[in-house]
Amino acid sequence: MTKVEINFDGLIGPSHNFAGLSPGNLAATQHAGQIAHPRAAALQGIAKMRANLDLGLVQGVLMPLARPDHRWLETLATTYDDAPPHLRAQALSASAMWAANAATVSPAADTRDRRCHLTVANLLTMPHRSHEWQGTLAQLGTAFANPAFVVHPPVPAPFGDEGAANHMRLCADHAEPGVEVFVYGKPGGRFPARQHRDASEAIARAHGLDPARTVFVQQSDIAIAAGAFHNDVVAVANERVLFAHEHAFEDKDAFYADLRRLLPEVEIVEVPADRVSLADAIASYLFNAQLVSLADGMALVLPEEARANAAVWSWLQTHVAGNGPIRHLHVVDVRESMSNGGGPACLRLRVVADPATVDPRFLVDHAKLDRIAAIVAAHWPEAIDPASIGDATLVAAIEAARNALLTELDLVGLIYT
Ligand code: SUG
Repeated sequence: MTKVEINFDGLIGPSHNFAGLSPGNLAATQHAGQIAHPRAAALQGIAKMRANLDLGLVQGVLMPLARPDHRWLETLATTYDDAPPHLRAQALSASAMWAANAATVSPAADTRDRRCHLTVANLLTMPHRSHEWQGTLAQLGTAFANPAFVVHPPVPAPFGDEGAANHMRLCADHAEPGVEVFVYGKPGGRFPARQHRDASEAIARAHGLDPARTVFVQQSDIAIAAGAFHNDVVAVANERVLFAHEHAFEDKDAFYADLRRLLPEVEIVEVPADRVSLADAIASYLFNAQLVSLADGMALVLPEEARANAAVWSWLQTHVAGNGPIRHLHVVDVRESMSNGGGPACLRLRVVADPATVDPRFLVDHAKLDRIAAIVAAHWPEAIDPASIGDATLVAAIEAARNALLTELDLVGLIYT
């Protein structure tokens, strides 16, 4: 089979809760302390995967990590029972669901050795995400054990890396060589800039990318200050199309000129701030859509929040009615993830590969999603109040739920990671 784009969605874990752990992520901050619904959240994520299968896309899944992370607490010389509340919350977070932050992926067509390279993100800016990489490395090492892939450990501290959320790839076709774009932030603003340019450059070197076809672009300070804590909150690319907000990049003219020079067929669809403000773009997650190639043109898989925003929906209606490259709009409900600042695109990691080279336990069809949904329905907690995360019964239920899932999918080897 030829190489295709596979979307690996992070299954929303049984410990999903609203702890307000990410300063600069406005949705997560606004929902801090509210009651979360892990079971409904995971079922929403599964419904999104089903909708993408129905569009004819190849779909994969990544497992939730072991939470609470007892090993991490051990390195902090404490235990879940004894840890202060903020460490407990950080140890329990289900944040690995946002698979766009799992790794940066360079498809084989772009790399020197013609293997697909993945570098696991260190996520070191936010304490609750800084201990994801060990579990993610183990999991990606299993899913992509075939010699068609190379899985790299994270870039070392202090260079923050948040993975594919700050990486875009433009190309004529997924299987063709592309232009890889790394978007970094400059620190010093109101909110943390999570992606360090040195980390992006290290990844480009490790992946063996052609420097002439690799671009490093600064995310605009005003986008970060407005709550765009990752580039994928204000821009998304697919094949020859870049879809971005007018204020996504610090020096967009230079960036657009580079793209046009390196990929003459590029189509840049820029949404002007006088049609959709940065605030509306960030609140609605317009750009956190999955931009996908279908047989009859490109489609955006958008969150409900984009349809609910009058300015955003009106811009989208006008675009699809015209001659632009985006032909279809598909709306999905991922409200629980959205309330923590994670839209449809955050929930998935894109890998261009021959599906036959991926460990089949990480690929899904409707029948496998039925099995996963049954485990979720039977074991995922219905609700989590952040005030009760110290409750031993809740913790036992969370751990048993994940174990049941890994047992069902023949992935018990991942139980402690
Ligand atoms: O890193 N939220 C995540 C959302 C990540 C979205 N991913 C992309 N844009 N690709 C974050 O800020 C909130 C967890 C909490 O507060 O409980 C959180 O980690």
